[in-house]
Amino acid sequence: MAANDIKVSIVMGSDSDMPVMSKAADILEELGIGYEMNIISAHREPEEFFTYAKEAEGRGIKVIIAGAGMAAHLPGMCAAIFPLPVIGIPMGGGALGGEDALYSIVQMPSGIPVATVAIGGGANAALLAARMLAISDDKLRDKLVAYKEGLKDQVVAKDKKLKEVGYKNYTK
Ligand code: RP5
Repeated sequence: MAANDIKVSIVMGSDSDMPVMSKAADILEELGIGYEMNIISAHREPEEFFTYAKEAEGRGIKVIIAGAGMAAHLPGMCAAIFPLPVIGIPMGGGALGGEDALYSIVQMPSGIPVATVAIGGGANAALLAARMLAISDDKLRDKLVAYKEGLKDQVVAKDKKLKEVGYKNYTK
């Protein structure tokens, strides 16, 4: 993928966030959206973080997907520096089960928005980024409509199976 095709930057505070952040990458790959992936900690390496957030727009990034756990300042600090949309993903686990990260990410002060998805919501973060990019990309819009149709087909197939085998045999 050429550097100028990279539209989404995925950033996470630690490699322990990878199981969730990889779900975002999987969706972007499925939709053919160019992305990059970074492990950058706003707390543990503030100068590197600042350089990343400051330079992202100049590198052609249109949306940042930022995931972090616990005192999750990474998405909010991205939004403080990067002027385009930031989508935050709170990580689950830890002593507070992810509620700490959820509140840290969603409770942004007025003026600096972060679009926050569910705890562990890697796939939805990528789909939201795709919908943002689809505002000015009709081909991507059509791919998103097809993706949604695919979801419907899955439910229809599950219902058909239920009718065929009955609930007692459904999971066997
Ligand atoms: C956050 O602290 C990271 O986003 C991660 O979710 C959490 C724990 O990091 P590690 O101790 O696993 O590196 O900054």
